[in-house]
Amino acid sequence: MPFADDVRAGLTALPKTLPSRYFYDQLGSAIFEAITLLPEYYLTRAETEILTAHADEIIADAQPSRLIELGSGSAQKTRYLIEAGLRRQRNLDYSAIDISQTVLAATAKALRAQYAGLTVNSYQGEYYGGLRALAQANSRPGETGHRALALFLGSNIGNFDPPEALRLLRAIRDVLEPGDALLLGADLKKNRATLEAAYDDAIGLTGAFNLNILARINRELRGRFKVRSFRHRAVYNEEHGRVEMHLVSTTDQVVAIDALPLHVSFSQGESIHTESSYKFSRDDVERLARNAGFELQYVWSDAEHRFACHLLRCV
Ligand code: AVI
Repeated sequence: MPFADDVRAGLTALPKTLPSRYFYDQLGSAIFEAITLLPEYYLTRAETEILTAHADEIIADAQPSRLIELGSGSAQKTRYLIEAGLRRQRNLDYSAIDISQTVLAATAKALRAQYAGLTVNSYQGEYYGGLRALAQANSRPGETGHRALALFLGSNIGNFDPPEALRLLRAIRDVLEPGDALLLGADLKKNRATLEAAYDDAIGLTGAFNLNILARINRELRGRFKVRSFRHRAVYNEEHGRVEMHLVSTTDQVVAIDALPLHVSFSQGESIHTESSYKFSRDDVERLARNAGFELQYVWSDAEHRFACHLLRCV
């Protein structure tokens, strides 16, 4: 079972880690949705501002007859691009890749009902599995004369360490053809205070989001974490250009996880590194894009230059 194996590997490593993808059980996903509404968490609002203002321009540059979205979720922000696409041409294809079949089905239903000219195809899986399923279903996703625009929004790329981010962009590039493009949403490097506040909000939602991973281990692996004996910490690691989230043990303690079985010792102040959220400069994106087989063509940012959407053209 991957969750059990990853928890064992992470909690027996030094320093201790847990993969951030396990934040997103039903409760964690609901908390994340709430985080996007926080005053401190500017990312979602800034990206929405960009898409509201520039969707027609993005579509005019990419000229897609097909949108392919990784981690589509409820496709809330995607609607700006869908509507711009349908203003430009009567018909548009939308291929959604998401981990959750329930979310995919609900989103497909809502989109079909709302947009007459839109064909929706859903691919359930994690990013790599979803891309494989998409490639199998379409030997040539962007057929000749029918360009594809892949979408990877929300700075989700930031939750991958650099080698993994490169591997993922290459996998996206592999399902595209020269002339196709990728729209990459990325949070920008900025002052420490703004970044740390975005990941350590005043009402404690991000703390709850982080601590929920321990509660999930308790629920699913018969863990015995005393969740209240850990505290949330978010810090900008400027050297690595990332906000790190940690869970810090407030006391010396040993925690049993019965389903593994495993006993994990913590000393007071010891932390579990649960998430990295990388922040980007234009150069960072340009380098990453080039190494993955793309060329950075256009950048749109919000009025306060906190976030940017990058149009990467396949070379
Ligand atoms: C999903 N991802 C881009 C979020 C981020 O900003 O790294 C996850 C998150 N972690 C804490 N707050 C939000």
